[in-house]
Amino acid sequence: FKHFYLRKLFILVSIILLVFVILVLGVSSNARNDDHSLQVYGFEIVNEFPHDPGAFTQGLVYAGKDTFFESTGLYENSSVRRVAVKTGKVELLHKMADSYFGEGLTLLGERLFQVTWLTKIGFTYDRKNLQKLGQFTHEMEDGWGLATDGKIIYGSDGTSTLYEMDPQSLKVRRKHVIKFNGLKVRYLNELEYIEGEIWANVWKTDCIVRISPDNGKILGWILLPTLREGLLAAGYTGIDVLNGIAWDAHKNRIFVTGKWWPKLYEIKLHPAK
Ligand code: DDQ
Ligand code: CA
Repeated sequence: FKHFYLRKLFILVSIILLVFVILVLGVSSNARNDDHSLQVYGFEIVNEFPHDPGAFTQGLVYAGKDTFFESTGLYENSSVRRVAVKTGKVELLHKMADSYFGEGLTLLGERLFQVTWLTKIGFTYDRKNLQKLGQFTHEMEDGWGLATDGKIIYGSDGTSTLYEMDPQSLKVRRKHVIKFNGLKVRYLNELEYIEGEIWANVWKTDCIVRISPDNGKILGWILLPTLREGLLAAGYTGIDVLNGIAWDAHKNRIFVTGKWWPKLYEIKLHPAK
């Protein structure tokens, strides 16, 4: 009789323990995920360079040999240019037709790819002389950012979607909706592929979000408000938002600038304190 109740009690206690273990494991693994998505980075300025304050920067890409290619926006003023890193000097400039507003830019092989604001039309240019090679249409809702890993062209259109496109056809092959703690991260803008990650300027914020292109998960946030604040404090007026990330894969240098910014920065990240 006594034995019967002891056995029952033993089973009951076992079940309670099991439920408890499952709960604890579940909660702690959630906590681990949250910690991961909350990875926040600050930065140090390694170098600062002059940047054309008339450049409404919409696309920035490192081209080797201390040069950038840069796409600038605004109607009647849009361009694709080759710029010297150290001096900020515009070495070569292709002026776009007045009716186009230049946006994201990326370099794949010998060709530059550029998209334009409020259209689905993009252009390709010869990297040697910036002459227009062709025109394409894409399937994104709008043309904002472009980047490449050398095989895929990544694109953004101001929504929370990160697109993967075939470089030949510009057809969308895959897309990820980028979410932070379940909330969509809208206004993904200028992009860069950096060591297996996609970094995106989030329009009108001083933040860059680090995304895994494999699954669309957010790997971290880089907070850069002090760059814009520093320019304002130094008396520069009329500067617009942070925009433009470029990566020198060989020397592992990261560059950032902004629209109408008189400076371009080489930065190094550190985890925020
Ligand atoms: N975008 O770079 C966020 C995609 C678009 C920026 C648009 C800024 C508008 C400037 C004023 C336009 C005047 C017609
Ligand atoms: Ca870029």
